[in-house]
Amino acid sequence: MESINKLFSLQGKTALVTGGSYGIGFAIAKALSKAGAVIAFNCRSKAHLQQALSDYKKEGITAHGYLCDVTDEAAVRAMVAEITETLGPIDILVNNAGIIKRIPMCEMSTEDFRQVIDIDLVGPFIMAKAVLPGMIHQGHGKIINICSMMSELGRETVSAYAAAKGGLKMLTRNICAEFGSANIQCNGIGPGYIATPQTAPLRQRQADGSRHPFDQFIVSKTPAGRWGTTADLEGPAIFLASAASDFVNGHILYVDGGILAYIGKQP
Ligand code: NAP
Ligand code: GCO
Repeated sequence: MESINKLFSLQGKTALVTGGSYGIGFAIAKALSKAGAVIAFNCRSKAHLQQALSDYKKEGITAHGYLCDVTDEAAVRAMVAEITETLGPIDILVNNAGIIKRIPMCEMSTEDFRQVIDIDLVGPFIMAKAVLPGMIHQGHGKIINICSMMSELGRETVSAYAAAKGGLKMLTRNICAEFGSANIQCNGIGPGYIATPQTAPLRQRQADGSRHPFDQFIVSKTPAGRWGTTADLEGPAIFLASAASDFVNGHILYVDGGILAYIGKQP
């Protein structure tokens, strides 16, 4: 039994989870902490950071929070240097920080399109570039990119987000290709539809108290018959962050309740 636990243990590891102040990032950071990792996280808002530190403490976790926008390369490098100096080399990077803008494509400004690409795709590139030299020096590293159903599928109003998440899938594969020989594993997690602040508008009750049409649509499209919860992502994250996945590289693990495998019920 001891050897199985060892396979999934993160004792002695330092993990940096971007956007770890709430939602999926918070849940993944909590899971990695449960497996033994020291947790660092970042976000842009001081209020979110303060609240998160209190929330981690309630979970018995002494997390280390940093105000840092993943699109600000100088700030990212300074944050990684500070973490390395104070907590030790970063063993695990979870590129979780991300935004979405739901706007019909022809109504979307190029500025809005660029902002989503910048945070959801360029941000992970900047973060990976900042941690890779340390991982190469150490002779090991784990990078987990939080992709999406939209890494595989399009849908109306999310053109920028789908383009970014499709690109993030291929960035994942390229990091695998370029750094696999340095014993660095870079994989993706593709969550299905998860109940977080980001998807709250899609689950909002209607004025008449009925469920949002999109809520009903997603539940009907999911073989599991429900929205995912952030807890559904904890096990997959520990797997991809641990020695249990040392020969898994360039893979996108979809945690979607089966949506991608299902054509949908005949009306
Ligand atoms: P969320 O609830 O909106 O949380 C996003 C987190 O990222 C917040 O902590 C936010 O904090 C931080 N953040 C946003 N922009 C940032 C930036 N430029 N620099 C640093 N931190 C930033 O989102 P979520 O639902 O947890 O989703 C997390 C990730 O999973 C995203 O990449 C999302 O695309 C992906 N995903 C979500 C779902 C879903 O159904 N929820 C499904 C598939 C994939 P600040 O605002 O304080 O910076
Ligand atoms: C949307 C949703 C999705 C989820 C997720 C699905 O508007 O379609 O926000 O994009 O966030 O990415 O995997």
